Amino acid sequence: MGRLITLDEFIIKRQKDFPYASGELTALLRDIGLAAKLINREVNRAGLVNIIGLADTQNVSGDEVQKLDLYANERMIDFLGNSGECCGIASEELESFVSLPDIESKQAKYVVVIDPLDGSSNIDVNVSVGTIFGIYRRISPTGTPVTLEDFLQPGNKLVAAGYVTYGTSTILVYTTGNGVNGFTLDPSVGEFFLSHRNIRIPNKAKYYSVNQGYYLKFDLPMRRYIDHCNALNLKLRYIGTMVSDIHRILFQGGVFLYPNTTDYPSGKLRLLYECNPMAFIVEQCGGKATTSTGERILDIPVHALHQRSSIVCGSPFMVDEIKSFLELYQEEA
Ligand code: P6P
Repeated sequence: MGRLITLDEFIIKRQKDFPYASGELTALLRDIGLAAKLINREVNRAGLVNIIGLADTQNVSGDEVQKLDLYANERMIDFLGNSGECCGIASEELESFVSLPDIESKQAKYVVVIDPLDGSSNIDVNVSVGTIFGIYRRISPTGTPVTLEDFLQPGNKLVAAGYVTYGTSTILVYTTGNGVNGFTLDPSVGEFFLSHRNIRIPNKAKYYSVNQGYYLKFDLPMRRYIDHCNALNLKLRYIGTMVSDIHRILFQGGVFLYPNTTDYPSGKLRLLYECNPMAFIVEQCGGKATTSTGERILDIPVHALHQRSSIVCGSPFMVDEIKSFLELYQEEA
């Protein structure tokens, strides 16, 4: 077995891949990794420490906010603020973006979008949850206050994206547009070690992932595709945490669907800090990511921080097959 490589070592070695390489991304990813270690500790202790259960607030999308959501949000903001490379953060847990003051006379060039604890409704039943992040280069001039436009960029402008899945092990997966690598946390030494080099998604598989309980709320092409999956006896795997469902698909193959429904005609998941970062990662693994009406996720214009979108992503053969169902049944819809 080769020598273990830590996340920090890997980032520094790959710094040349990052077009603005001057250690800026290294600092950002290092600090996200640090925040993830603290979030991991609290997620693992949640059953013991009285921080389980609903906080007395709701986030901007009306979801009940779990106390761990607040903790994760605060840690990400604390550590990203320390990096000196981030001038603003948009978060699922915050109605508007947060401006971070320049420190040590650095003029930060990046903004970060986060879902600090995706799938938080699963915390109380010990099902895996995750953190999602995306990194954009700011549009407004450095040294000036960050603006809303710095965040309202399409996914194709992301310079880096990643997630942390807090499951049977804690794994940080990220891309800077040059492939995708995964790092597993060894809690005994508090280090993320390279564990999944150059992740490539299988072209097709016998798995699909959708909340089939909403079948009657999907439009006709999606219902017909689900019928097709059932006719092929594909295996339904659905955790209810987007990070976990997509993480599984990166390795086993398959397709994750959260289509438009009658309750969510524009889709339930958020474009800026859920769909775009995950779509960037899926595409960098050789997969595809579209809406349930066939538009490429990364090309969708972003008009609002909490804008929703549908998503169909995973193995390229299967995403293309879904597109053929759209063409076949769209006019009947
Ligand atoms: P449903 C978690 O709340 C989340 O935002 C995603 O992580 C997950 O894929 C989806 O919602 C689950 O939604 O409607 O199936 O419970």
